[in-house]
Amino acid sequence: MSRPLVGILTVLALTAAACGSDADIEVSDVWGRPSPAVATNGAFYMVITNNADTTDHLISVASDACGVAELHESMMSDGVMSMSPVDAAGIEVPGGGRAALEVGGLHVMCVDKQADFVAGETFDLSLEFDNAGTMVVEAEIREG
Ligand SMILES: [Cu+2]
Repeated sequence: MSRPLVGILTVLALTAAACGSDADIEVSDVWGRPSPAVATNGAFYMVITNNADTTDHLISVASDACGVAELHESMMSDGVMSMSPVDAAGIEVPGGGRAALEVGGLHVMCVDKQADFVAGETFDLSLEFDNAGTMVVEAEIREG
């Protein structure tokens, strides 16, 4: 086989791997609510699906849109909503299961926002998983 053809086939194979639904970890529906830059904090939500047999953990998130991005969980106690960082193990995504980061529950806390969050805008989030490694996903700013 000629060398250029091998190169093209390799690129096609890598593209298929990147886009295929058989990836161990799939992240979908990544979004955050609009807020002006003067609002110090924002939040991002997403659904993480684990196609592997083994449990994985989302252990950290980074984004240029945030001074610091933290993994938080909101909870209702005595009618008061509060939130706190998840423990050091991160957010568990069971093998063959999923984890939902959603309003009123688990979320990515975007501390010290670096930009206006305007509807239609997108920001890259770099997600680090224990097993699956680092994955960059695009978050869309929208009302819900
Ligand atoms: Cu939070």
